[in-house]
Amino acid sequence: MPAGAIGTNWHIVGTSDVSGDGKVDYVWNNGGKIAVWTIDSGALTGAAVLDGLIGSDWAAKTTGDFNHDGLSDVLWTNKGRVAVWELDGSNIINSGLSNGQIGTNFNFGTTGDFNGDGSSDVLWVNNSGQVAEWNMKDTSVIGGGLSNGSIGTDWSVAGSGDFNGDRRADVLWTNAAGQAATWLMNDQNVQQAAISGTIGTDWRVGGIGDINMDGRADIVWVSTTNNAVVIWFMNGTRSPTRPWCPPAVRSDSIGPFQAWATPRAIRSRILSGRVRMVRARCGT
Ligand SMILES: [Ca+2]
Ligand SMILES: [Ca+2]
Ligand SMILES: [Ca+2]
Ligand SMILES: [Ca+2]
Repeated sequence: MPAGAIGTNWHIVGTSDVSGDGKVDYVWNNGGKIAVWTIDSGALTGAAVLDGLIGSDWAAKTTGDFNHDGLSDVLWTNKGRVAVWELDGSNIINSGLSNGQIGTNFNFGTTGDFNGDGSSDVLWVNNSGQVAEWNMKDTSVIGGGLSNGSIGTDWSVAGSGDFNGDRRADVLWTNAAGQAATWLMNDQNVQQAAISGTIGTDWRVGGIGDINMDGRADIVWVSTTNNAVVIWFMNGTRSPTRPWCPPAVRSDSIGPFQAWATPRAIRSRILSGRVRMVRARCGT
């Protein structure tokens, strides 16, 4: 984590590129405000509170690219509605409340490009395991609906990524028993679903992205006890046969939310020789 200080009432919404230099920036939220830290080579190059304010009943959920310009934007939710702030660095270039309304028993799940048009979409899950998806374009809902799939109530959305390489985002689920399941998606519908493996209960998702550059997203797991990392190289829903285990890193070197455990950061560490493969049984 780069040197920098922000008040304790700010929390991270997303670590993604909002400035367009291809490098991960930090997006922070405090009430109805957003702040952006731009980062280059691990150093803080800019920090700004954005010129925007939203009502206190809105929650900043995540970042995603809703207008397909390659820059991450901020997604807000409030009782089954969404609003989007489209960012260019520390400027809000467009913002609006979407035309969609979903039942208030649905909770925000994740974002991902489920219809493959380049713009992030929104996945919802309700407390009886029903799933819905909205195809987004800018601040508008342009498609989607209730999914043909439903999930047991002991499962939670853990993220999204394109696990089978068809350019449509898929869904990663985890349950309290430490299992991970994947749904291969086409718009709101599930094409294929399977339990992909068991990671254990003391691991969380550090990031999802394509680390070995085969066109399919991989899953980075981070130990909640010692910050060790395990990577599952995915091929559709298939359970990984040889997980890859970089050495554990000291927690004081990586900051409170382990920003180094992103697919992009890990790939750069592999290429620079700072992380090497450990052939070991590692949590799976
Ligand atoms: Ca964008
Ligand atoms: Ca989309
Ligand atoms: Ca896919
Ligand atoms: Ca991959």
